[in-house]
Amino acid sequence: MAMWQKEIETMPREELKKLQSERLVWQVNRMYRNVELFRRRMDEKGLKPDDIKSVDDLSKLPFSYKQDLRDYYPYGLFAVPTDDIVRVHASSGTTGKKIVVGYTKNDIKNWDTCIARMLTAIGLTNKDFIQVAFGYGLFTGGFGLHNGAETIGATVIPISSGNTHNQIQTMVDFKSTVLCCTPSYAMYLGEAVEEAGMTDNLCLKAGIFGAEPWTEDMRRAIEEKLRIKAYDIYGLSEIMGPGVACECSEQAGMHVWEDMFIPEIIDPETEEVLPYGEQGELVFTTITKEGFPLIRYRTRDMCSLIAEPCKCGRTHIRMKKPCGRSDDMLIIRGVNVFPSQIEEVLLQTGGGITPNYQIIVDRVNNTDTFDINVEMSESLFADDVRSVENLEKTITAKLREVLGIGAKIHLVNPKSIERSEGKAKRVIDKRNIK
Ligand code: DLL
Repeated sequence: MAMWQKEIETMPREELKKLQSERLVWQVNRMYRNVELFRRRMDEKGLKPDDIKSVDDLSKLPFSYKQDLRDYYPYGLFAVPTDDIVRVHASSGTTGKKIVVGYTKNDIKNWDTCIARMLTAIGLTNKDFIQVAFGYGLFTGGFGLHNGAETIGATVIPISSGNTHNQIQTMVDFKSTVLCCTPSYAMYLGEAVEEAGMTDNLCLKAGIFGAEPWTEDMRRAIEEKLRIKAYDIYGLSEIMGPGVACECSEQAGMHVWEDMFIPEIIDPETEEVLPYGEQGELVFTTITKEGFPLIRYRTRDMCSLIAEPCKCGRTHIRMKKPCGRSDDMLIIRGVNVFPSQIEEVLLQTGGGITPNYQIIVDRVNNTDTFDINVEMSESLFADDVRSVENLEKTITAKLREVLGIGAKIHLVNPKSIERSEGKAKRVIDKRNIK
């Protein structure tokens, strides 16, 4: 099986732990010297860099939070002078205020390595034509995939996101073998290809999708529509961008590149570290990042880690698909609801509904209202009213079973829910605006 850096990717765990320990000690020392906020948090805990001797001491260290990036906007958390920063990226997040991250030359090189490892792990080579339909610009998606693809010598088609017609024509004309974008946009492209009757003209064999939560059912739906294998890639701007973790050809969880990032799962309430296998909030420590390192960063992503060895031979731990973010979780009438649970029910229902949906929550007379608009396929739309009503009833019953509360399902006309070329907007929570 091809590997980009076999020695590191298959490093025995004991050795990996030693490497992590050395790098963690290095990182803590330089951050203590160079990042005022980190030094203050260490001092508040009565900790000195010398107290950290190995990864076993990780849990002594203070956490960091998204709010820190906002408070120290734009460059206040960088650990090198800006002279050494060769690139910045930014993300607007849900609350609107941007966060800024910076990279040194080495950071960019390491990022390229992470992506190169993934592309090789799923069998791509310099023979592939990789259409990067993630947005280029301050978002990390476009440039992240782009540089990694060049690193393995593949031909990059840097089309960026949007302009669906042009995406399809380019895919056909340039004989793209790989498509990279968000899963919701891949689904949309799949529909558009089908409508244009171009499915047979595609040379695609694989897709690399991420930047938002997606279910296994969504994976199958995309695979069917585009006749490809769909691979998951995870990352976040604060830690690097895409490629912090990614699937190998086994597709049994995403390998976290542990020579660069140390993952932990914690209970988001008690902040206690949880054993492997348990679900909780993912926390990352960057141990090679120079420009903008973070210690114990609370990602808000909910998932679990798989410690068992992977069949592919890589020793780096795997993370399961994140099921959502703790801050995306809706509390409706006191019940916790993740949008991904709804997506799963919709895709399993089939029968002429599409995975295009929008959740609308409001509060009327002190009671939460919970409505879900779900798009019908053209064929269902053309069907009689009774079958539409029956389907609405079926979905309502299934959702009640899964979530424990009732939602009003509205099957809406094909193409009536706005499509996104990047991350899909699944939730409209009107309760916050009031
Ligand atoms: O979305 C980086 C990225 C680009 C990842 C392209 C993959 C592909 P941000 O905009 O900072 O960065 O958003 C990061 O997106 O904390 C997760 O909540 C979510 N996310 C990213 N990848 C996945 C995934 C990019 N594969 C936030 N599955 C993260 C589920 C994901 N959620």
